[in-house]
Amino acid sequence: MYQGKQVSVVFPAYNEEQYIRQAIEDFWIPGVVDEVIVVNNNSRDRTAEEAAKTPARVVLETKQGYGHALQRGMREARGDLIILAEPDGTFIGRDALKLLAYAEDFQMVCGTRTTRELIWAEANMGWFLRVGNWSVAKLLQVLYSGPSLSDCGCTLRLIHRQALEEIQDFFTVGKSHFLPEMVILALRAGISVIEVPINYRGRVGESKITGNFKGVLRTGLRMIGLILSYKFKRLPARPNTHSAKA
Ligand SMILES: Nc1nc2c(ncn2[C@@H]2O[C@H](COP(=O)(O)OP(=O)(O)O)[C@@H](O)[C@H]2O)c(=O)[nH]1
Ligand SMILES: [Mg+2]
Repeated sequence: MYQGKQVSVVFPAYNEEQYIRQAIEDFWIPGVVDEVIVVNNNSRDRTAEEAAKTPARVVLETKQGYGHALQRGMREARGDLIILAEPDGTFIGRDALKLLAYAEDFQMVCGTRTTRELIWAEANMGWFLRVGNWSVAKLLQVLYSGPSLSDCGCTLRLIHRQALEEIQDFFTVGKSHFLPEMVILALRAGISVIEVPINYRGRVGESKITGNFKGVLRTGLRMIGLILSYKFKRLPARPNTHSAKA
């Protein structure tokens, strides 16, 4: 619980057997985090078995993709405050407390991994990735009149349940470029967003998105395409669940 609010942590996991248990332990901050959800996205290794040795709730998402895994985790989460993270050693559990502190004033709190002082020596955040993440984030910021944004791809973030419920029916991206869609939908819905600097460390195990130049380029271009295309997209009407009767 954090100030009377239940806190959920969601881990999308595709072949993360090496660090999943440590990640669960690290993020399960006593007295603060109420549940940890591991979304096993068709892992071919022992991710699910390792996670099952802990009190975390493990769900299987068969639709392959980072975005699908995160969306499933958010739908499974029961908390009032939902924190997204990765179980690969890149994020530090105690940084969740930074997100929670800002969640008192903002409905969505995104981490940024581009603060030089917080990038660890072994982290996969060389100058190209750093400038690339920053530039795409700035494009989003300018086109959608956002707050100051400096990272378009940081999984570590928090959203209030109420804000999530306003946008989750509009998610369309199941692949690696999901995160900017979440921010665009939030900004378009008038949800308050802030970015805070977090630590970024080296990864345990193999990176599946930004581990090579091709992956970086593919995800970057998809993100840019998404950010530009949303400018011309009308938000579809809200599903008709609470429509007022005449
Ligand atoms: N790439 C990828 N990652 C997935 C998938 N499903 C879940 N994930 C998780 O999404 C996170 C991001 O992937 P990762 O390999 O760390 O990419 P990186 O952060 O760019 O190095 C990790 O926690 C993965 O385990 C999937 O289908 N593809
Ligand atoms: Mg990662």
